[in-house]
Amino acid sequence: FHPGEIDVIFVLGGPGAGKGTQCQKLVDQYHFVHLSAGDLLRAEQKDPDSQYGELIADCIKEGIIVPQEITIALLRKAIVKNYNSTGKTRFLVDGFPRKMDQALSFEDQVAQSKFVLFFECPEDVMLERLLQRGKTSGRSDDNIESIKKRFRTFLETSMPVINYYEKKGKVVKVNCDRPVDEVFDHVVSHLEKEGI
Ligand code: UP5
Ligand code: MG
Repeated sequence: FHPGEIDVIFVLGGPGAGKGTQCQKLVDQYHFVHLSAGDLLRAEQKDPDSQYGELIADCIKEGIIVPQEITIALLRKAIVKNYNSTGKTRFLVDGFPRKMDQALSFEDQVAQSKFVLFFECPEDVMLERLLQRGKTSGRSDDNIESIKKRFRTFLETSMPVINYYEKKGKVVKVNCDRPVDEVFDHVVSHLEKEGI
């Protein structure tokens, strides 16, 4: 693909804000491709042929960011694969970029984002959701120790990315502390305003 042929929307927000949930609904009702960086990393971690399995597992459990080269390569591969097999051009990139270096490299090497959907949610609400999900998710990071580390990384490392896009006037904020369908109505009305 050529950079101008695809639309990329970054979907950001704290751990448990509801990024995956809202992206899934957008896929069901609009022609988006949903690429969760976290899901791609978890799949890579499980691949016995991958040389990064252990590194990814450690980073996820500790709530720190996997080196950008790994994540960007996975995202690029997924974009190319989806574009070639379906011809779809609109991509929701969920949970990425969560560090400044990733944002700059991705926009330089893969594509510019059209805008950033930022899901705002109070920490106590996210904590409650993640602990609840942790009862059945099997995710190695859905426990109180990992969740606290994820919150810390979000504030220290990922918020600067959101602030960077905010200064460029590219951030669309949605309050996520509401029922799923209500959040979705707001997402859709914002997307329509952006001409999507
Ligand atoms: N839920 C959702 N919306 C709700 C609502 N409105 N009301 C009530 N409940 C709601 O939702 C979380 C839970 O809340 C679910 O049970 C849902 O039903 C409920 P979900 O939609 O899964 O939230 P999401 O924001 O996607 O939460 P997630 O846990 O996936 O966020 P993280 O950002 O922490 O996880 P991610 O998978 O993106 O990353 C995991 C790790 O991978 C990172 O910590 C990092 O170590 C690594 N990573 C990188 O290194 N680099 C990357 O670029 C990306 C990830
Ligand atoms: Mg998610």
